Formats: sequence, structure tokens, C-alpha cells
Amino acid sequence: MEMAFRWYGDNDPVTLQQIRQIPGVVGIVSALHDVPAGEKWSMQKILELKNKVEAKGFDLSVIESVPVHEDIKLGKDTRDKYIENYKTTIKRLGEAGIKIVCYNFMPVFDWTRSELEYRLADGSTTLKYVNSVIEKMEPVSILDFDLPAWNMTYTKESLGALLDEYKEINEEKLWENLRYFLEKIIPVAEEVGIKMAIHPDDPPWSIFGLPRLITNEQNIERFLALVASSSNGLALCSGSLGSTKNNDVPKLIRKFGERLYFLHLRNVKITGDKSFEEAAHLSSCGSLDMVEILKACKEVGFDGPVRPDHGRMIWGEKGTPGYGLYDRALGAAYLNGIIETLGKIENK
Ligand code: DNO
Repeated sequence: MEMAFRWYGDNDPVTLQQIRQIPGVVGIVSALHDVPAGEKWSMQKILELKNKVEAKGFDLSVIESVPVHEDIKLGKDTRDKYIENYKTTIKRLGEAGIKIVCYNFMPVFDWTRSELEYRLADGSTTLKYVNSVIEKMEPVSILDFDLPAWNMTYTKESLGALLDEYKEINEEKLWENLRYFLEKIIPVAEEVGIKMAIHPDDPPWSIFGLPRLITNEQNIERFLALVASSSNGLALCSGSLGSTKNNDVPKLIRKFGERLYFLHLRNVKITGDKSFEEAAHLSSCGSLDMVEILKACKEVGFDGPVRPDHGRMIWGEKGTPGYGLYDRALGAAYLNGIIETLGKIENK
């Protein structure tokens, strides 16, 4: 397995130099965050990012994400233009030597939380999701939150209009639109040797009445069958799928191991029905057994990139929610400890 770390580019308060000092981190996960969804990525900018990362001794292991334009998810007539642009981007990424591209197909909202600075007993702060709070929220008020990876170019009006368009889209229509997208994109990915890795929906249930698809074993199975190609795979996120007891993460890894290209490993503490807090990575801090998860990865022969995921804010750090340096660095070191141990036990 290749330990990687997400870096948001030059505007990230965490620097590549700092990441370099975390033992065992060899890869960087990044993207062109300033290119709006739907636009082509220029070769020049792709190579600039790659060179910057490689100059610090890292591999640019994964592009996370190439965002999917909402018109594609809505199945509008304009989607073909955006799909053509997406194809161009994938082609260029392949030509630049990128092997894995992560993306998601969540309508409007990427990962969602009801609180970004929930204080834990030890004084650290963490991200939290309580469904009853979300249910009482006006979806447009989400704009007051500053979550990385979200499209923050919406105004309350444009977001409201977009949400209105989704009133026509039920789960089946969204599946159809996902199939249409994949049938066009996957052949291009195959041609240039890229594995497309879809990120599960976070949280893995419908929010604000919007359909969500990549939520459980049955739906993942349906997703993989939409286009039966080795370029159509998964980015398994333990914290997203593991935020409900209905998903057994090690079981999912064992079942879908062959089409698993990228792992986000973090722990999560389930606090009630559709409610959770993000815990430190250590198994005893949350509801997931991280050793069992890594054992499952080993069993299926997973040797791709893995990254620690959302961290708490500790030691007074002020940073991007979920993406500070310290707690994610502890996560990387802890995960590497498990990986090393499992490797040595096996060789005895
Ligand atoms: C959150 C991330 C997601 C992820 C996208 C992939 O921390 O895991 O924003 O990058 O859903 O497209």
C-alpha cells in the first residue's frame, strides 16, 4: 500500500514540506481546485501540479477530484458538452501519467456535516453530523459552512434554482444519468490507462430530499455492473460507508476488492440513528475496527494508494475543516503502524 496525503495546492495552509516530514508518506492526492466543474483542465496546469509534487520527492498518486458538472447529474441537454470536456481532462491526465482519478456523483452537495467545530472532552474539535439538525436546516443555509471540495460559487438564489431542478430527479433517473456518464467516460479512461474511482456518498443516505446512490453493498454492486470494466471502480471511504451500522466495511472490502483503487481510511463514532462524530483514527476512539479493515485490504491484495482522512483540530491548529496537518499526520503514522505489523506477522 502506498501512504498518501491530500494536499489542496498552493492555497493549502499545510505545505508539501510539512507533509514530507510525516514518516512513510510517499504520495500526494490533489487536484486543480481553481478550475470550475465542467471545464477542461489544461495540460500545462496538470504538469505544473505534477512537477511541483514530484520536486518534493512525492508521487502524484491520485487526482481527487475531477468534479462532475451538475447538468450531467441532472441529465440536461447540455450534458454532452460537459462530458466531452471531462473526456478531454481524463485523456490529458492519462497522458501526464496519472493512474487514478477520484470523483463523486452526489447531487449538489459533497460531504455534509451539521457542525464543524464540535468540542470533544479532550478539548479538540471535530466534525459532526446529526440528522435531526440537518432535517431542520434550509438547504441554502449550508452556504454559511465552509467545507473544502464544495462548489462555493453558488449564491442563495442559484443554489435554490438548482435544487428546484432536482425536484424532477428521483433515484432511478440519477442511476440512468450515471450510466450515461460512465458509458462515455470509461472507454476513454481505459484507453489512457486510468482507473476511475467513485467516492461513496457522505453521509450514505439522502439529504435534503436529494437522491444518493453510492451508499451500501447492493448499490455498489449495481454501480460496478453499470459498466463492467476494470477502469470503473471504487474509492472506498471507511468513514463515509462506516457511518451507519448497516454497512460492514471489512466485508465490503473483501467483496469488492478487485475493483478497489483508492482508500480513504478514517474512524467515525456512530452516536445514534444517522448521526456520528468524526473520531481520531485509532480503533478504540470510534466505531470502526481499523486493524480488521486493513487486514481485509491485505487479504484482497490491495496495493494502491491509501490516505488518512478528516482529522480533528488538535494542539490549537486552525485550518481547513477536516484537513489540518496534525491529526491527519497522527492518522498516517497509526495506519502505517498497522500496515507494517500486518506485513511482519504474515512473513513470520
Ligand atoms: C471529503 C472528501 C470528498 C471527496 C469527494 C470525491 O473529505 O472525501 O470531498 O473528495 O467526494 O469526489
